[in-house]
Amino acid sequence: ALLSHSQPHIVSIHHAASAASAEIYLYGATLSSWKTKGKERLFVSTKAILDESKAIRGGIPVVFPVFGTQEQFNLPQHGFARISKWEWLGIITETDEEISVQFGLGEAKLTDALRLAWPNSFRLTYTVTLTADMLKTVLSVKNEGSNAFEFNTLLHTYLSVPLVIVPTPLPFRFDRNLQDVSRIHISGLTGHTFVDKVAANARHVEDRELVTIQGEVDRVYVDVQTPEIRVDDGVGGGYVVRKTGVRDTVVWNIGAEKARTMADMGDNDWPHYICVEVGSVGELVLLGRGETWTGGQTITAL
Ligand code: TA6
Repeated sequence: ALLSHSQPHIVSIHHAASAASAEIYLYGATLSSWKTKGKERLFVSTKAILDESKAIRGGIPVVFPVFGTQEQFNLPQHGFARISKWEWLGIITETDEEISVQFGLGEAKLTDALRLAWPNSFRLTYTVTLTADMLKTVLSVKNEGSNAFEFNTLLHTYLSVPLVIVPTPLPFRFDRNLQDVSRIHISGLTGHTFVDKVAANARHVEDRELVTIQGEVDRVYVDVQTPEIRVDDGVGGGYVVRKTGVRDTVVWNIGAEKARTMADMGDNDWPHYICVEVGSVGELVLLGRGETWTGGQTITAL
């Protein structure tokens, strides 16, 4: 693992035994690449802005301390963690099995305006671990101040969906043969209540065994108890997402229409990703003075 001289703002890590690799921007501690078994597993928009003037559109931005916006805090959408420059804390473990690195963020790194908007003393530690077929990202939040504070947090993971032509019998029709986000299946959400952000935050219970993505989808599944969410890409691959310490799972794809209105999302990017985001966003987490909260995810590439 190293901070490259040519790109000192990016940490590149390699798992020597398998050739798996990952890249993490110090800006936002945003994972921008995870490659295993010869494939890129994270999506980054073709129009992503990478000059530290805006949160990176893709990879795994870290949402903290608010999800969306919250009236009582004058913070940017999804908080400041994804737009702050984190510290590189170094390699934690490097064995044949895994490589693990850490990043840190405290209030001293925030601008005055952000510190004023969220006046708490905190320490975030973000641990990224890579094995042959798995990526683990874990956030810990320590309250270093003298008062309790509340927060939401989310690992806003943009999983890459391969775009492949699936061979089917003639007559050939391009639309029938194209494999993209509209053909994936997500399992593990059945029976869970979700807040539908594209339908005025209506609450429903998911009755499908296999959730599919047809058009814009933006749902917060609350208190998801199933041990794993499985994303089947329809062509023999996909992901298994397991979470620890967090309650909720967000499923998001912008869809064709809205993609055209988002400046840093290419018009034709939306079929290439699905966001499966684990976090605690349905309710605020209360953290007392001196306490530490930990939550995160393990993503296995199939
Ligand atoms: O996590 C889903 C979501 O909150 C959506 O509502 C959608 O707006 C998305 O995140 C992107 O937010 P951003 O601030 O990155 O444009």
